[in-house]
Amino acid sequence: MDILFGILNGFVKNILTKPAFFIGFIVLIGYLFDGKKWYDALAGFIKATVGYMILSVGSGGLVSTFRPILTGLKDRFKISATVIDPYFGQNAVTEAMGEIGKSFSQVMLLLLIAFVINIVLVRLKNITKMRAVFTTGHVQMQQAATAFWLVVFCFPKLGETPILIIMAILLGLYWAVGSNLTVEDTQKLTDGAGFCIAHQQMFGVRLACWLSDKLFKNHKENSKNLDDIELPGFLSIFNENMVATAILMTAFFGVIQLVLGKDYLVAQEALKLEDNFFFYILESSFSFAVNLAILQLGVRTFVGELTASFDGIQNKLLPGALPGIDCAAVFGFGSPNAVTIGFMFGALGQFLAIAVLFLIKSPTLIIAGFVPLFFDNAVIGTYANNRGGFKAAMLMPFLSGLIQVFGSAFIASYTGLAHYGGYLGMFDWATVWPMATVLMNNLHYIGIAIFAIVLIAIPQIEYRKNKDTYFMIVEDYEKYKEMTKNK
Ligand code: ASC
Repeated sequence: MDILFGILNGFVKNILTKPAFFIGFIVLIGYLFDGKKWYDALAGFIKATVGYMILSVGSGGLVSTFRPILTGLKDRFKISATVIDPYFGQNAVTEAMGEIGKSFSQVMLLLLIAFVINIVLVRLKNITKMRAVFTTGHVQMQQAATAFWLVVFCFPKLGETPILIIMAILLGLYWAVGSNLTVEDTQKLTDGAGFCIAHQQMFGVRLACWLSDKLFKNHKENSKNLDDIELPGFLSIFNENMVATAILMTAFFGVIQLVLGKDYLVAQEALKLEDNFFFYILESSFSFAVNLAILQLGVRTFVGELTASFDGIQNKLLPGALPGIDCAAVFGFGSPNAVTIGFMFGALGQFLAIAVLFLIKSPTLIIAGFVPLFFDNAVIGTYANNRGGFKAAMLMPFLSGLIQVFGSAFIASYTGLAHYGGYLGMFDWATVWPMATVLMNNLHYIGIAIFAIVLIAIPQIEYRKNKDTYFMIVEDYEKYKEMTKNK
């Protein structure tokens, strides 16, 4: 028994919560099932794991450079506000839990149960219509912390085991249904790269694609994608994505750094007193383009292996399934300019919403956090540009920015998390989960049942809309394209 427990614990700690290894092992197993030589399978494992680690270096570099710049505003001006960012959200939950004498020690067990439920649901795809396996353990841990607080808020008297059961059902379903929801849109964006998104804005992506299709249906004839726009004269330097990113980020973060002031940044040990402030600003802002390039290299390194190997898993283990992976993987596809534009317009939306909160003297103020600002909105911008052209790439992240702030301000005050200075803040956690929380808080167990039933119904509805191609888009994308060409 102890040995079995040890193995399971090791599996969760070293693989389930480490997406790079999770993806690596999926590739390894896929190749082995496909009958590849062991050394080819090993090479695939290494390329996939290293590629994913490269992606994490890029996204980690972005987060560690730009998160403190944004949150510095709160410190510098001593604003008492809630930072919307997964890191701050997790800290706030930990502190809040400590104060009421509760803690959730069973995250690892939760992830294990969720993984098993996810596999079973996909295995039963003929009934459940679910096609995606969630592999992004690090965001699952952040979400488990936040969901714990939301559930405890609605059911303060419950013990740890019933809470574990409620969370396993609701989070397990959210992970399976949410990632499934991004299958079509991601296959279309990546021309059948064979993955979908398992992250924190899955409903946001679907909503943005749906709205882009509705509003800009004929964009291919009437309006352009970001890549088709050729700017004249001096503006032509913006045609080069790396230049555009560096200039826009210098303008954006440079202003914030100037507002923070050199003295403050020196006190934070971001730079030394004798360093030149101007070149410090240039260096940190340009590192945006650097990290983005690293991230895209990572995507290119692992996605090819994942696509090639997943056939083995599909044929032998999980027919009709796709791996759900980190949202940053879409930055390797679509227009690179959509990443920057998505970020900028998301920021516009967030800042506008923050100004509104300020003007209406909202009891909860919000400080923009880097992760929702960038990862949600750049991802939404990338999908939206692909579906509705540049107008969609501006509008959708802008709307998302507004929603992230208003939704988070609402739920952080409603559940009292605002007192602890942080909330997760990603799109789905500013929309889907607040709605579920209000339901559960008012209707208790009936609320849980309604949320679960709605989630279960979503893939059923999707399936009924496109019965003939629903599984084809996963199993054989070329054939799917043939079948839908004349539609
Ligand atoms: C998150 C989170 C990150 C990023 C990363 C994007 O939600 O916590 O570190 O997004 O997963 O690549």
